[in-house]
Amino acid sequence: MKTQVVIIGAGPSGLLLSQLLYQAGVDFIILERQTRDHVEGRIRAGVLEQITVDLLERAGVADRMRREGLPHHGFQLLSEDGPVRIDVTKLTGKSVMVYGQTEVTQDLIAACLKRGGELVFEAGDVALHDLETETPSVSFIKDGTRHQIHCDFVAGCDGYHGVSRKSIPATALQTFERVYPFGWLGLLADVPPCDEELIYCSHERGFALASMRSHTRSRYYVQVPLSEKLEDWSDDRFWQELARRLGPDVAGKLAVGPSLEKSIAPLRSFVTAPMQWGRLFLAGDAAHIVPPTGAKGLNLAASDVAYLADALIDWHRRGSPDALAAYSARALPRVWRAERFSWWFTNLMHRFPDTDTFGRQMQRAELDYIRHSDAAQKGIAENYVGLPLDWS
Ligand code: FAS
Ligand code: PHB
Repeated sequence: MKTQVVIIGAGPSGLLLSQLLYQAGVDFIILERQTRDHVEGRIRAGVLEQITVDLLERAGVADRMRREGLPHHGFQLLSEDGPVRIDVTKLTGKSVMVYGQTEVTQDLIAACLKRGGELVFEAGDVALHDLETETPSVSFIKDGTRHQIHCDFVAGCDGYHGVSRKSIPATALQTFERVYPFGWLGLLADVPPCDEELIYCSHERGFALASMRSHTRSRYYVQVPLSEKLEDWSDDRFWQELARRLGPDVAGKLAVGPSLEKSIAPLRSFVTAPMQWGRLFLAGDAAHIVPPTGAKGLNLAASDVAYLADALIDWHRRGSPDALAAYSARALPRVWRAERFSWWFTNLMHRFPDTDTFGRQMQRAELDYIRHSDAAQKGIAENYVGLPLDWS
């Protein structure tokens, strides 16, 4: 088998890249380890930056998002000292789109299959070969048979636990990591959201987030120690803990109901540099991870794909390798800016085991400063709506 680009992973990165390459006439094949149902059933991100919305429009997969997505113009920071609303539209002129990653993935898969795209689910034992040559290839097992695909380039869109980054010699890259001493226990339920906008809550018992997927479906999170077991968290226990952290005013508007999904996600900050090696290019979680506090994970995947698609299309049309050679150098500054915001926001809003009374006062003082400072609020707002793709 021969193609121009083998894309490993049918998450948002791989699927969005495939759609942009298809539109430019670049041949590709996507290899996905899981089943379609498994991929389409994942519950993850919920907030899209304008850059991501624009990319989905460009990719021709924005119809349902336009119908069902919820444009949001602000969000709330809540602590024992009260709420402060960050009016992102007043401060930046932009908004964000509340539309689940689950839906984005389903829309992209539907578009790929509708045009007869080469999307192989349950592709096992994917292996990358000869990445440092001009004739790389990828092998995989499907229905008991090993296949080999010769290609020009490999796009590693296979997430943090994928095979792509691990195919790069450790001596060829540098990694940077911060593992947080807690996780997020998330719950999805068909109940109306407790507020029209997202609420990020800093409480002495820990962080909580009130989010949503629609006017009838809510997504909530509470910070939990890494030692917590999902089976110890009944729905009732979750709702009671969430209500305690949100406080009586918000809890009074909290509709509860049976969970559709419940899971604990660990939090880490992680960056691989460079994001390429030979003919392999990493995009999305394969290259970096952010704590979900700043709603940057999915949006960073989208900006990586924008850079990589442009570079692959440039090579396809003009035969120029320059943009591909510069991919990582172009992508990493935006990655680090989002890493910083996500790390800062996580430190501000969460309770760390070593947060002493002084540390808690510093968090309260920073929230107080934000409450009174337009400049501080504008700084948060411009990061939340998404920094420019290319910031000179
Ligand atoms: P993904 O991990 O989504 O996709 C990678 C794909 O590659 C998967 O389908 C996987 O099955 C496949 N794959 C892996 N190894 C393979 C192999 N060897 N061969 C073939 N295929 C392989 N971000 C937010 O902004 N907000 C959130 O609330 C949020 N919550 C999250 C919760 C969890 C549990 C996780 C893990 C992430 C969360 N994220 C969140 C981040 C998340 O949204 C990612 O940023 C986003 O999924 C990145 O998309 P991809 O880069 O496509 O990686
Ligand atoms: C979500 O709705 O899943 C969500 C929203 C905002 C975040 C993180 C997660 O910062």
